[in-house]
Amino acid sequence: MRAMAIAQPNIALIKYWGKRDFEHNLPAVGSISITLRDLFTEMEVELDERLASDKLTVNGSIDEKMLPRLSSCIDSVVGVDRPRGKIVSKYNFPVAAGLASSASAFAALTVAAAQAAGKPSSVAELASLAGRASGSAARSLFGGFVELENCDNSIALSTLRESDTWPLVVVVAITDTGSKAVGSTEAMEISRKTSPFYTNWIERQNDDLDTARDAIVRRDFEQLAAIAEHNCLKMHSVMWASRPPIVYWNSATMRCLQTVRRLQRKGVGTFFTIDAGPQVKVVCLPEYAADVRAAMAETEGVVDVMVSGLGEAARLVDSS
Ligand code: 2P0
Repeated sequence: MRAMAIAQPNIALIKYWGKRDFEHNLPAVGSISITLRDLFTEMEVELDERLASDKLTVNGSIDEKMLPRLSSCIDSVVGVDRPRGKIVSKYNFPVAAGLASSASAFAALTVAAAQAAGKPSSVAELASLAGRASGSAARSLFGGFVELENCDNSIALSTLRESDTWPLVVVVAITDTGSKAVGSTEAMEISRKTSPFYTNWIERQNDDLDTARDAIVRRDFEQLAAIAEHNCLKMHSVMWASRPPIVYWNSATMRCLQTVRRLQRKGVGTFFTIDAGPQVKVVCLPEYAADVRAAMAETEGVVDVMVSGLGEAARLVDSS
């Protein structure tokens, strides 16, 4: 009754922001992401009839805050009458700081929980359950370039392109390692209810998905760069126009964008994207990775830089 899984976070190039069904956590829009290779979450789940309650440790410390969401995710995979579990998680990057830690956590958790319970499930089923826990987590069940499509009462996922057929590099410029003040779930609802740009955001998403999908299929970096930056800034415009405004950026976030523009003017194949946090993810062609890394590390206010290739889907690992 014990299993361990590993999953990588994913970075959306065409973003998910807003829910059409809060109760079932169904997204209002489709999204396209890249799964990272070098950032990871490991989740070990041990189900044990003798335990009175679930227990979670994160990087060696007991964590009560995340536990209810993880417990209900295990319930959804295994069933509510399950034995309680010991959940041991390990991250090699900052948690809840806009680096998609919930995506890798819930993707790994569903894979580990299904195995620990001896409940074989398809990847599509696990993705759907991970998505109920955290919308972006569904995408980490797949590797490479991943599309999440909205269906009637569900979601459908597919890999648009494997990572080794277009090995882009992501340089993550970390400008603040603290946890974000407003979580994505709450922030999305504030946007849905109050942003005057929200309806327009939803209506135009399919056009952005079409453009990005076409760029990925044809490996057209410039087209992907233009649509990803546009979609990112549009999502943040929805947030900024919300009441109260949702601003995840700090001054170093803006300086990172200026660094990317300077690199682009010099002909470097690169673009930025920013999620629900102040970190800037800079995507580049592999030949520019060293230059981009150096430029981001030198940018005032950047406290750390992580570099990652594109990676695989969530999977079981041998925990013995
Ligand atoms: C994304 N984000 O597509 C977007 C872009 C943040 C900005 O998905 O409420 O943790 O748990 O479904 O998946 C972050 O939100 O939200 C997110 P819930 P989630 O990656």
